[in-house]
Amino acid sequence: MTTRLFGEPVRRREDPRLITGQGRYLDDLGAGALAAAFVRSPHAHARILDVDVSGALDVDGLVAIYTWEDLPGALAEPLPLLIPHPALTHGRTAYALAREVVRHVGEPVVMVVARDRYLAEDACALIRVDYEILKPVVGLEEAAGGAHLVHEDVPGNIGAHLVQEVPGPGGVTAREAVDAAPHRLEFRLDVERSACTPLEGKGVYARWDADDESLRVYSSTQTSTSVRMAIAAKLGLPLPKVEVVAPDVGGGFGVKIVHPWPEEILVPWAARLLNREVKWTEDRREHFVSSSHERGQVQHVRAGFDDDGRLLGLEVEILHDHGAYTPYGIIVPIITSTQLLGPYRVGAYRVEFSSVYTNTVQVTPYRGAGRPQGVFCMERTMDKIAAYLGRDRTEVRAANFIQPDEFPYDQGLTFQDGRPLIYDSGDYPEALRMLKELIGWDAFPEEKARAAAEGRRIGIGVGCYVEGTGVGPYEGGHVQITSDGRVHVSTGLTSQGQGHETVFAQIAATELGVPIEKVSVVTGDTRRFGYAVGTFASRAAVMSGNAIALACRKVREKALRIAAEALEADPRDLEITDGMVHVAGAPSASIPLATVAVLSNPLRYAFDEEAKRATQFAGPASDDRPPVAEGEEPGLEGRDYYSPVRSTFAAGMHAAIVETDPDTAEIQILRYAVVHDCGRLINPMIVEGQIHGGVAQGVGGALYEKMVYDEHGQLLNASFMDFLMPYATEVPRIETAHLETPSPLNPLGIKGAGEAGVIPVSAVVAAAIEDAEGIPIDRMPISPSDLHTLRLTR
Ligand code: MCN
Repeated sequence: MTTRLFGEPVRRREDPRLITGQGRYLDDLGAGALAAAFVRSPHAHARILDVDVSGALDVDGLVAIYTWEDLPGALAEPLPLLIPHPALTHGRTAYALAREVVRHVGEPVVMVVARDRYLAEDACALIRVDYEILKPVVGLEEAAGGAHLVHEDVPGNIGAHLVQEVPGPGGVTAREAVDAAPHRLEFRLDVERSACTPLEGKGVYARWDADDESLRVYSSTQTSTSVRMAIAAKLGLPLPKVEVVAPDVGGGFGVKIVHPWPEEILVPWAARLLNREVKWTEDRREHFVSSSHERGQVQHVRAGFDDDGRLLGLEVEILHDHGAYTPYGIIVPIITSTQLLGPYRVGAYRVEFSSVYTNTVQVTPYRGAGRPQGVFCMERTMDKIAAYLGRDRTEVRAANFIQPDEFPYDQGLTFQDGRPLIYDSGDYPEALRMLKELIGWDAFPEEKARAAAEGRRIGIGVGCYVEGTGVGPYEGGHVQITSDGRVHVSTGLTSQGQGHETVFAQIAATELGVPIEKVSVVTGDTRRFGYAVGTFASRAAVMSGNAIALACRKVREKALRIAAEALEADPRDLEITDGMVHVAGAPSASIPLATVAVLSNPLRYAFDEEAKRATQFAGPASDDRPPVAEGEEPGLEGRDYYSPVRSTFAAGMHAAIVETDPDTAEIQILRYAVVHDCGRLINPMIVEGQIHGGVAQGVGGALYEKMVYDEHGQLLNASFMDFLMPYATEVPRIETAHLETPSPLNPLGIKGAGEAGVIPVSAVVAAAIEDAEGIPIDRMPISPSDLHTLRLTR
């Protein structure tokens, strides 16, 4: 057995379970539970006049029907606004069940509980809701016009408006800098709505224990601790009487961080009321019309630059489509506004956004969270500057890069966590050099000419980004070594497929000097760890990774203290290798961690003596000291938390070569290359997997995915028959190279990686298509028919 080390490509230990059907997802649980189903609004905007349930009452197997009027106390109040912000002057959240007005198709109006889902759906179909249809507000510019209102008390449909401005040298404003620049460009960019679409939708299953007056809830969530707090608060239960467990989760990508979803409080409430197990699993159409969307934004850009393409001033104005409600605040447009700057030093910068309500599904973060739009904006700007000046696109980027000796680099803005946007480390020129080599940038013009001679159109594109990862406020880790020598690690945040079971075990095995096979990891189970924030913002590796490392260090210290006494050695002379504590350089003087665990837990006064005899140690004879020394706790375990001063900034650069068909306008990605820097790598294979998954989602956003709403606010493509996601056949092979600039902000030197892959893909693919076609590409996604239309209007 070898000790697996931090940084090795350890195979994902969760995969054999997950890929052989042994995973336990939400719907695998609660086979005998009652089923919940929902009557949802068929209208985008309407007043509820009457709910008539009489038609459903005869359904055999019906157990209960609930409307907003039935909800008691806090359950009847609006859902929480999770991240308030002073600029969000008109934040609005929905009710768990609609009260008086519905504001998007899919909003839940009635909950039905029945013996099984079929019966519950039958009953839903027999419930009559009378609506007075109101004028739906659809489309960003129409909404911003404010002729019709989504919320009667929100003038102009503007939920939030925020300006951030960083003056240039000498205090010059962005407007002045752009106006005074030798060259200026002004243009508009559009990004369509998309959605996370995890293959497993949301789901919740609740069991009430009437004797203990406690609830056990399983939820397909990205934050079990926050769901727990929400349930306790909404149901008026003491926190210790609520347990929330995230079982295996089949993808989240952001949508499952929202909490509580209406169903997450309604199902436990019904379980308690009925004293029966109740379960709800979302179906695909429900997911499309009642979960969250993202990305929809219109961006106006004014850029001023010099002869070398250096940006002297940049003004960006963003219209952000927030859908009907703002449960997650204005995180998405804040991230766009701040992360837009990427690896560049911009002379003077002004960004302004308006967050606009529409009668469509609410917007909350989707993997990348506002960055794909921001990077699209900045990287299109770089390409337009290069085209205007007739310069190489990578040269223009390099002219604007923050240099390696300029870190920490303060961008002068306030980031999503309310902390200053200060980049901690990076090497952007080196990343670009590596990328150009990987994709063969310098040789491409020849390749393009050869292709052109054969009647083929190919083009190359490049895109860079910087990503704030590992945002606070904190995460914790608990580590326990038991008397069988096993190491039990737990952390409160959840997993949706990122491989945490493997990487956290790698960290613990490395820190403790034990074989990885001895380490087990539990995430997202409030019974094991009750304090956590959740999995989002590419934060698990930085936050829980460091917390677990710190907890391991505590446990290691304790193990060495106990072992030193048994071995009559100085703890400073001890090491742990393969689960054995030994004197450095003298492996024969050793004691297994299992025995140290026994010694740490003196169950009987004589037990430590017995343990010593059994393991042939001549420790000190019993003396008159207490069995548990003062200041010590029984057991070989420890807990610690990690709370960073601010985020750490990962970075990367992508390049793609595409081919467009001169006749059919089909777009094919021929090659895709990634250089990625997430600080020290815990597991390069997992990071590559994360990047590949991200790029796959990015390809969807660049070429296929959009939510098509008609003027009535009906989502026309709310199924996988109509909403195009890329298959494996549409995702190119991805060539990846890693650069490691450690973060100075955390003990392990790591930065996040989970969202990175998706961030620049639209910008890169747009640039490559533009290069192949010679037509400006200013909106994403772009389909063959879009490209055909652009060709006609050229
Ligand atoms: N990692 C590493 N070395 C680093 C950084 C990360 O080995 N220097 C590893 C981590 O240990 C972890 C993985 O890479 O196993 C991603 O780490 P991190 O960047 O910390 O991201 P999180 O674990 O916090 O995951 C969240 C992130 C986000 S925000 C979305 S959205 C997302 C994503 O990860 N959703 C996913 N990746 C996903 N992958 C799957 N399969 N399913 C989702 O829903």
